[in-house]
Order: sequence, then C-alpha cells, then structure tokens
Amino acid sequence: MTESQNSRASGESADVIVLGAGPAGLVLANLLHAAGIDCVLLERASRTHVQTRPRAGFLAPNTGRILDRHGLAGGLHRHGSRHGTCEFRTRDGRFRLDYGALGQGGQGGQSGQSGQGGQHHVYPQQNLVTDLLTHYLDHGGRVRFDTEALAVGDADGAAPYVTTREPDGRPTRWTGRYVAGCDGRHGAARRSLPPDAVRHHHDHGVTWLGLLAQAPPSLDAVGYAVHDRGFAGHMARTPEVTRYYLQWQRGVPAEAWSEQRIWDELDLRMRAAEHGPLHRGPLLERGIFDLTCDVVEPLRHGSLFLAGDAASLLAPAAAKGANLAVLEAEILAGALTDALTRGDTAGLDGYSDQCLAHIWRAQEFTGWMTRLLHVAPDGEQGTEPSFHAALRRSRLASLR
Ligand code: RFL
Repeated sequence: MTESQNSRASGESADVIVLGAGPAGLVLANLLHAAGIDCVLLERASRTHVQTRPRAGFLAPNTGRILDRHGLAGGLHRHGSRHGTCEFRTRDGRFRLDYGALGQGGQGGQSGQSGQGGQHHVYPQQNLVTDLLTHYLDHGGRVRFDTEALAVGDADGAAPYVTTREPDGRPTRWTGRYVAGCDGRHGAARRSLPPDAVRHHHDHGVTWLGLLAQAPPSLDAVGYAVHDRGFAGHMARTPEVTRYYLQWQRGVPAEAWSEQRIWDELDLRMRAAEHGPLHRGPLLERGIFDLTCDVVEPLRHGSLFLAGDAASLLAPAAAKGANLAVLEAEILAGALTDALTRGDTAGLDGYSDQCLAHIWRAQEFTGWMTRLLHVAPDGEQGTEPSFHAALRRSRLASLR
C-alpha cells in the first residue's frame, strides 16, 4: 500500500494532531486510533527516511509490556533478541552483571504479558518504527509525510492549531482540540512553548564517537570498557551489525581517524588482548554525540502536550530515551482518550507531574552511568585525575 492510499485526504482538522512519527508519536497515534479517537500524524520526513533511521536498540522490559498490551509487539517478539547481561571490562579484570535476573523479583519481573522478567529486547529502532507505522496504516490511521509543523498556535486558547508546510510547499493550518508534540528536541512543539517554560539543561562534559559496524557482535553481552584512555562500548544490534562507542575528544571531527585506528583503539580499550579480539568490519556510520540532557517543565501548555525527546533529552549512556517515549505515549493516550470520550480531564491534568517523575528518575540513572563509565569528564576538570579514577574503581567495586 502506498502512503497516499493510506492517507485519507480528509481536510485539515483532527481532534488530536500528533507531531512526529518516532516511537512516541507512533505509539500515541496507534493507541488513539484504536480507541476511536480522530487523530492525524504529521511527519516532516519521508516514510522511507523514518523507517531507515538507525538510533536506539535496547528496549526495556516495560517497553515490551506496553507494546504487548496494545498488540504492537509482534515484530519485537519475532525478530528481536533478548539480553539480560552486561560485561564491564576494567584494569582489574572483567565481571558480568546479570541485570535480567535482578529484575525477576522486582517490578520488572512482575505481571508482564511477555513474562521475561528484567530482560531487555535488542531490536533496532527503525524496525520498531516500521512495525508501528505499518500497524497504524493497516488499521486505517491517518498520516501525512513530508509535512513539517512550523508552529503550534493558540495552545492556551479555545482554538488550538498547527501551521505546516505541506509536501508541495503550501502553508496549511490544521485545527484540533489537542496537539501532541512528539517531534523531538528540535521540533515545533518546543519552539511553541511560552518563554517562561523552564528548560533544564545539563552537559555531562563527555563526547562519544558513535559507530555502526557491518560486523557481528563480539560478545554475548553489552560491553562497557572503563579504560584510562576513555570509555568504549559494545552493543549488539543484529547478527550482522554492531554498535560501538568511543569516548572522544570534543571538537575533533568524526572522520579524523582511519577505520584501522578506530578498530585498534576499540581493541585496546576493550582489552581484546586479554579477552579476545573484536569482529571487525566496515564502518557503516559515524556520528559525534555530546552527552547532554535536558528537561522541559511542565510538559503541558494548554492544549499542547510534549512527549518523548520533545519533553526530555537523555544522554544515550543508559539507553533510556526510546523507552521513556513509549511510556509517555501510553500515559498521554489514556489521558486524551478519557478527556475526549468521557470528558474526564484528570489524566491530562496529572500528565506532566506523572511523566516528570519518570523522567527525573531516568536522568538520575543516566548521570550515574555516565560518571561510572568515563574518564574525568570536562565538567569535573577541577578534580584530580587520580582521585576521579579511584572514585570510578570504587563505584565499580560497589556494583560488582
Ligand atoms: P524521534 O525518534 O526523534 O522522532 C521525532 C520525529 O519527529 C519528526 N519531526 C517533525 N515532524 C513534523 N514537524 C516537525 N517540525 C518535526 N521535527 C521533527 C522527526 O522527523 C522524527 O520522525 O523522537 P521520539 O519519538 O521522542 O523518540 C525518542 C527516541 O528516538 C530517542 O530517545 C532514542 O533514540 C534515544 N536512544 C536510545 N533510547 C533507548 O531507549 N535505547 C537505546 O538503546 C538508545 N540508543 C539513542 C540510542 C539515541 C541515539 N542518538 C540519536 C543520540 C543510540 C543513539 C546513538
């Protein structure tokens, strides 16, 4: 089926206008559509682009349970693999943390339909996005690709609207009762917040070179190498493709090193000489990521609600962003459905506080992971390197 066949040309209004077809927007649109809510999804990029953009890969147990609950986890179960172990490599040797088993007795292990305790799914984000989009379109959901939201207007008034640039360049105005800003950090939702909205920002002072290698995983666990030369990470994606990360000097371009030098450095930091060589392969992608984070507060402005990266950006160190996006989308879908079907706005009134509690917990964990894994980030330059290294060793010993 083509996009246009799936996009009912039904005018420029919907009860809920969802901006952005990432994990947040797609889960939200699927849930609203299944509840019989009139909604439309507006996406700046093409369908091909959103379905091929590689990003996250680790989905937490709760994300699997949410997707299960709404019949959206078919692809995840068919093609995803399960992971419950991470391996730390340090100068004091290596040790494994079986976090999957740790979750079995706690919240992570209870009551999930998938019944997989605390194990994560490894499933590339672009595959999840493809599944969600296919499900939405196959069930008659409305989506407009190549349609950029420019601004949200009158969010605190009686007639909220979104101005867009349509695929042919025409400006258009979409009117709705609610707008869900799931359009990421640089989207229109954030830009449309009033000047007094609070944006908490923090720079962890660490930069990563993120790599996607055409090579099978080199270990059957997430690998975290804590090395005096800086952090290195190994994360499986598929049997043929693996993500690696190198702590990187800020300001140095991604192309500065040859592939040979990158693999040699990964070998060194991952201590391949002691623990076995890495499977090498061509580097498909290189990207620079400054580990920064932010939180918008509150997540609501009148009829405009923010979810996913639009609400809060997390450094990728703890693999939380897509998981929070899915969780917030489920909460927002329930609240919007209550408001539109029963006139009950309690969920919408509590949405921001409820999500911010999850967001700050994720930010705290991400900060802890970032300090655990990295050589003295720039933000702690006042600290003696030896002091910082000793602190890291002590943190790892506690974890062990
Ligand atoms: P997305 O996925 O960015 O989707 C937003 C969508 O909005 C569109 N858009 C617009 N549409 C209309 N009008 C506009 N003006 C628009 N502006 C933007 C965009 O084209 C896009 O389609 O946001 P969402 O849905 O909130 O999802 C968030 C996640 O994508 C993100 O948090 C994760 O990728 C973070 N992350 C990880 N999270 C995990 O839970 N587990 C992981 O293993 C994990 N690994 C990662 C990651 C992020 C990474 N990067 C990109 C830093 C690994 C990496 C390398």
